[in-house]
Amino acid sequence: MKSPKRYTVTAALPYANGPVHIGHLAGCYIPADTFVRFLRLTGKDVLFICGSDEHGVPITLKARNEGISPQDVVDKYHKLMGDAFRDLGISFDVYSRTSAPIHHETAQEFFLNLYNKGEFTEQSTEQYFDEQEQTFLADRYIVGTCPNCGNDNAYGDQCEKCGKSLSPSDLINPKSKLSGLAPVKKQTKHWFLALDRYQQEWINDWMLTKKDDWKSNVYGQCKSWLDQGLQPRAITRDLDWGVKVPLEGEEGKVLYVWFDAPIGYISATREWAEREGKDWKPWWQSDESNLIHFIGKDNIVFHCIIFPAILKAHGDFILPENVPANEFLNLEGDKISTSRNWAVWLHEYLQDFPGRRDELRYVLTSIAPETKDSDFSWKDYQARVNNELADILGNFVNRVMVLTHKYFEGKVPASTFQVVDEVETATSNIFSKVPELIEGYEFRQALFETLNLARSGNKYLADAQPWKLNLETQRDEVAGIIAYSIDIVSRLSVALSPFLPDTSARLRRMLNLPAQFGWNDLMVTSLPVGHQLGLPEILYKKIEDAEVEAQVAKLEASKAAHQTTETSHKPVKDAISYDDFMKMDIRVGTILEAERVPKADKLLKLLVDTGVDKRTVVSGIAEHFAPENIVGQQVSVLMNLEPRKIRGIESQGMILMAEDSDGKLKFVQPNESVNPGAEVR
Ligand code: B3M
Ligand code: ZN
Repeated sequence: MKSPKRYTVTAALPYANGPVHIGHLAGCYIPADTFVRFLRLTGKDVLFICGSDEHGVPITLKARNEGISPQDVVDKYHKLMGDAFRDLGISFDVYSRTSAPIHHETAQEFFLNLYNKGEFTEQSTEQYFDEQEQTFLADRYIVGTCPNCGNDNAYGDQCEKCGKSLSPSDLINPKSKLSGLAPVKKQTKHWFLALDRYQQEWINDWMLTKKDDWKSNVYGQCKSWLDQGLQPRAITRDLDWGVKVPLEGEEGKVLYVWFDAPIGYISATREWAEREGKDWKPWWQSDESNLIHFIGKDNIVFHCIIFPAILKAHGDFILPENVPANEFLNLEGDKISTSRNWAVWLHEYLQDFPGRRDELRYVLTSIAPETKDSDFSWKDYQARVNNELADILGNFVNRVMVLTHKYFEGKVPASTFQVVDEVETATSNIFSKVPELIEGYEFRQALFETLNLARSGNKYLADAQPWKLNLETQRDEVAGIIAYSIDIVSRLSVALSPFLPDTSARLRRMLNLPAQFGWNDLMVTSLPVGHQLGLPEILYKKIEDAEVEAQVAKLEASKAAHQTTETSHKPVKDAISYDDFMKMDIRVGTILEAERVPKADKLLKLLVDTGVDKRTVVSGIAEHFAPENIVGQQVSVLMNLEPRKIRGIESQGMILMAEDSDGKLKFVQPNESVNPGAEVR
């Protein structure tokens, strides 16, 4: 890597249609923040850029479903995400948004620049059109049967069940998500970027220069796109939400979200520069700047091929030096999903675990999906925090602090100078290996090397057992052990700071050392004799069983609730036969008993008299009904649903609920009382 004058570091602009979850953090934001903190520590000039991606069809869909405007949607999530990033301590220099006027201006300038140079081709194509709603349909607005796996709810751009990317005309029986009717095809004009031409002219050659530098998962994906041959790509859409196409007489056309969103990095830089009274251009237009994009793997083609093509077509901009994309993080063995509410949300974590930001950073870095998908589980989180952070690092630091105060009034004692091989090796490993690991985006290994210093320090102190020595007769030995241990803590305060900024700050405070320091302080940390330390603080509280159980219960409840509360306004499902319908055995039952399921906010355990038996059903309705109010109610029970274990309780069947548009649940029940066991047909 060339040694640049400055680093322009971007983190993917998250879509403003849902909160940030741990998958985003592990895949993109925590590695980016660690990288940036390290660069700053080594005295580099860095600009760390992010913001909300506020355009695109999913946002308009969400607005429509909720009966609010797209602007309302993005306002809500822009604030939620920005606050959550700030509260986690992600050190963006700027967190902007693509609905900002400066962004619309920047994106339109880009479009016009390319347009005036003749970089676009205009093409008329056939697109699906909803005649009832009088509007062209974006791919996401069309649902139908997946030709690959038969899923009836595949979208026009992708089947979320089998993951295959689709185009709307691939769908069998396409229907408009707006009206539910079959769409018709109609001509419309769009502007296309000549990716096929660029591929021959320069992308192939440029990509080859990245072969050794880029992560193999990233390079591999790019290579396979190039091997398939790039096609001209439409960079406009028929939509009324987005950056308007800045041409006379082209109302109703906006820039494709993937055209405008990456330009958002540049708009954000301009916003920052205006605020700080600085020049934005060197960050984007100087050969002495390194541009680095942190993203998740689903964004690779956009950052490695399409955005570089846009930048190059403009001509004045540098291209990315590297795009260290990560793979995906799963949660408790399942794919994280916003729509299924299967996620650990950052803002909820910060609420549930106040003061424990580094614990999350530590675990998510330790398990980061750097080379393959990985899995977060609450048990593993607890084990890593308790056995690694608390038992090794926390324990070591606490002993050092307490002993110094107990034996030497909290001052660095005079002693004969000590060195221990294992500790020195761990330190010089950090100094020599960690920069390379971090600049190679291997944060897991870098953190592991860093923690080795705590391991060796903890072991050294445990072996030396100064508390067993006689302070009168072996004073110099005790003092030597303590003074050396204090040095180790001081080295840790430097080495840990890119990964665990709170821990580092606490260590500096406990050692009474300046909050400002640099990477080289790692090697020159012998504290002067007589230096007064601060007071001991507990670095990490243990994570209790009950805390992780409550989190698991929350997840399970959301899984259970999801099965009863799918969002409304979905298109009518495909026709089934009478026989299909008759397979379901639905009967009226009476609720005999109802109680809350401990530590599961959403679940009630019901005992239901179904006429043929009395059975237990676990139902995700606790937020809608108090147990005492529903005993005696008649309900419809799906009798022959396969039994399932929910929170360790076997649930036999399902209570049928009607979901109101506001999400409230009501029982589906006969309008007059019937005998238990009456069949519903
Ligand atoms: N908003 C996709 C995502 O959040 C997209 C990234 C844009 S980066 C310019 O995964
Ligand atoms: Zn499919």
